[in-house]
Amino acid sequence: MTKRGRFITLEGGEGVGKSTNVGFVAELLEAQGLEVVRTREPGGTVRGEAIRGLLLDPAPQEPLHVDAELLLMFAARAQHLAEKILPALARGAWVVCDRFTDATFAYQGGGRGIANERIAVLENFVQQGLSPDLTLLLDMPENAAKQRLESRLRDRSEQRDRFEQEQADFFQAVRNAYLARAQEAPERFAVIDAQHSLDTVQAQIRHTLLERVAEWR
Ligand code: Z5A
Repeated sequence: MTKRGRFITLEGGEGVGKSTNVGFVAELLEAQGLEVVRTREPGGTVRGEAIRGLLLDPAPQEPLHVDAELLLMFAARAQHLAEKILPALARGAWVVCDRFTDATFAYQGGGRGIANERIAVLENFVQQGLSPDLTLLLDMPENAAKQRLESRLRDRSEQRDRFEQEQADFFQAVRNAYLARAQEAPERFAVIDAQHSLDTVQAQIRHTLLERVAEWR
């Protein structure tokens, strides 16, 4: 019988280095001879990426209701699970995902103020017990992450998306919510200090990941 793959997520506020490190994690696992599926949320499928477009579109003339935002996150996730994540895990591949449901508890819960109990109802409905095996939470102070993001936006001449237009107190609430979740599930979370140079951050990630791979094999 094929051994189920493992599900690894990267989480954290804007600009902490998730996109930069998703590829690093995938390459480390591939170097161990594992099949890896790299993906992201919201998105990861054709329909999920279309929903991502709706969620990130700044369109200020038509505000998105917080409950609609929450439901769209889970609609994209339901498609992502059915089409990509669950089949990959079932055939033994390891899935590395840039954000997952911890982001919903952090942004729609901490940031927007939706009660965790309401989010948990949707989590149970959509995920039916599935949760990541390991979550790497890249953590750094909100103002330092913002500076990184600003310089990336400048370098690539990118526009701010709907979330990136939020203010400092929103991102502080997001960070607090992530840290609270990490405290509640220390066996699943590894909190990585993301303030350091990329080499130092990646040394922390490598150490955590290789330890888990050895444990799971
Ligand atoms: N969202 C939600 O609300 N609810 C949900 O359930 C989910 C998501 C799943 C889109 O996600 C938005 O969706 C997100 C939350 C919401 N909005 N926000 N904010 P996203 O993943 O696309 O969003 P993001 O956080 O804006 O991604 P990002 O801007 O790409 O950030 P990042 O991936 O963490 O950072 P990065 O691009 O890898 O790095 C930023 C810059 O810093 C870049 O120039 C790097 O080269 C540089 N960098 C990275 N690491 C270092 C170190 N160690 N030193 C120096 N410089 C570094």
